[in-house]
Amino acid sequence: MATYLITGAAGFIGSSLARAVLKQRDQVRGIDNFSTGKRENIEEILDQIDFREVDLLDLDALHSVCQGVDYIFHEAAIPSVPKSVLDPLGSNRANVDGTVHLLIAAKDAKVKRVVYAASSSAYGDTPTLPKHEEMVANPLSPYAVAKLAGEYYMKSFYRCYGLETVSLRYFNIFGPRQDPTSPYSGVLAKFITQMLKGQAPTIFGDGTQSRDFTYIENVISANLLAAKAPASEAAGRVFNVATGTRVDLNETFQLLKKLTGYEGQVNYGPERAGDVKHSLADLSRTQGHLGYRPVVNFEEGLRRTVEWYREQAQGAESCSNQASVSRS
Ligand code: UD2
Repeated sequence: MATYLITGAAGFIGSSLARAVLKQRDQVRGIDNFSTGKRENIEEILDQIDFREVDLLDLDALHSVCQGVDYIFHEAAIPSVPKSVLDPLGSNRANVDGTVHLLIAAKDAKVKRVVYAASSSAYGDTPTLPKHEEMVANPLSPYAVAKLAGEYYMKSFYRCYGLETVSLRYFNIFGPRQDPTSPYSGVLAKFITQMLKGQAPTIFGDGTQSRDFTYIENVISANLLAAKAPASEAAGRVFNVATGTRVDLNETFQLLKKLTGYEGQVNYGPERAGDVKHSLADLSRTQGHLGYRPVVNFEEGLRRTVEWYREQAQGAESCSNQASVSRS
């Protein structure tokens, strides 16, 4: 039985990975500082994992957390383009300094491999589509720069210290447990919850910007493959994780109308600073080296995600009805 350390274990992606590792009957150690993660995401699995509230900037704590760990899934981050534009120092501290701290602790503890949550934002506004890993990076926002710096540190720790590292460039991940409540939340989580409540979502710009939106199960699959792929195929490398299809925001809004039953309009607002116009992944390297294939396509992922948020909303409503009945 292997031990997996998941950073950001109380976050959307980390908590989903924790469930997947438990399902394959390996051990999970999880850390989170709850800056964006939520205890409720891991509540039902807390008794099955070794969870510790630890900040990535605490090197002593990381040294102890990494003892006895075989693999690390490094998901902890402040994941937002607009937040990084407002607070580049905060983004750098969490996303770069935090990553270097973790790498040092992983190297000292002789961890077998670190799999890192990199970002498609590294490609920035390069006009070429689809984006392939050999392209020169062109990060736009401070967030994109920070995530790319993390990739370079991954490579550097492999080359300088022999610590096996793999960087997975996630393309706009969505699915159950993604937080819809922050102004910095991913667009699909926001739009779905707004439309289920009958509220009009706002598209920043004209809605022709496109994304390779990727359902969470694809990310889980890519991480599990990346942890176990032979070093000759994976170590020190960068891989796209996506579906290899893209959809623009206007089309997405129309699809969501059907899935949510929302009948109102969409608002249009100013374009967001640091925003990338189009994003689409070439998956040939990930397929060739890791054996990755998308397991759930965009529309099916969207359907499952809408259902999940609908159930959450219904659960919350029935709780508040019960509370008002017991008060009266
Ligand atoms: C970037 C990365 C993504 C991931 C993410 C973490 C790219 C192409 N993608 O996602 O891989 O690292 O950062 O946060 O760089 N939007 C609206 N209305 C809203 C909210 C967003 O129109 O209420 C637009 C936004 O302007 C953008 C698109 O929706 O054009 C997607 O925005 P997002 O914040 O969901 O993700 P993005 O693309 O910044």
